[in-house]
Amino acid sequence: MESAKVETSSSKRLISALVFVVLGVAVVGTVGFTLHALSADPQAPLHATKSSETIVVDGKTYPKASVTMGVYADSAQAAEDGYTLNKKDYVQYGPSTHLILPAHTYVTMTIHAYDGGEELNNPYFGKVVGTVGGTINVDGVDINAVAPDKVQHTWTLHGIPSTSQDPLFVNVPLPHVDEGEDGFLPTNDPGTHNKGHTVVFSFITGGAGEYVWNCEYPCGDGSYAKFGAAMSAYGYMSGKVTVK
Ligand SMILES: [Cu+2]
Repeated sequence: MESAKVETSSSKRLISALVFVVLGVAVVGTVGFTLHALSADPQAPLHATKSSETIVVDGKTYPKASVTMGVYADSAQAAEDGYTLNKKDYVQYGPSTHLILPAHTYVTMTIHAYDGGEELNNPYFGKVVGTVGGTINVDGVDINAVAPDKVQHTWTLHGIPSTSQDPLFVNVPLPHVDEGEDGFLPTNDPGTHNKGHTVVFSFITGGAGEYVWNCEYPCGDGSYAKFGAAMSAYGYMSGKVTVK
C-alpha cells in the first residue's frame, strides 16, 4: 500500500510537471511569435543605389553607393516629402527604417532633416564619429560636431555584440531647424525648399552583417524621460541596417 501511494503521487507530480512544461512552451511560443511580429519591417526596406563609380580611400579602391532619407517632426511633414508610411503622428524617419547596404562599399548617405530640437542628454552624440574624413556636410559646409543644444535628432549606427561580423559605428548629429513664435523659420537650404537642412556624409561598410541604428536625442513624449512614444516604438526613431 505504502509503495502504491508513492507511485500515485509521483505520477501526479509527473503530470503536473508535464502540464507546466506544456504551458511554459505555450507562453514562450506566444511571446516569441509576438516579438517576431514586432520585429518585422514596419516599412519596405530601403536599398542603397549602387553606382558604377569607384573611389580611393587610404590607398584602397571601393565601389560607391548612395541612400537618401528624411527626418520629420510629424506625419504631415513626411507627407510633404512624399512619405506616408507610419501610422502614428510621431517624429519619424522615412521612407523606411530598414536600410540595405552593399558590403565593402563607400556609402554616401543624405538626410533631409526638418525638425526642431531641444538639448541632448549626452553631449557625446553631438560629435561626428565614423564618417570618412570625420565630418558631415551640412547645407554645403563641412563640420565635425553640432552643439548639444542645436541637435534635432541623431542617426547612430552600431553593431550588436558579435565576434562574427565587422564592427560598424557611425554617429551623425543633425542640426535643428530654428523655431520662431509661429513655428519653424526658413533655412538657407534650397535642397529642402528652405524648410530643413541637407546633411551628407559617407562611411565604409565592412563584410555582411546585421546592425541597428537609432536616434540618441530624447525626442519621445514626456514618459520615460522623453524616451517614450516615438523613441520606444519601432519604425520611427530606430531601425535596422543589413549589410550584404
Ligand atoms: Cu529623434
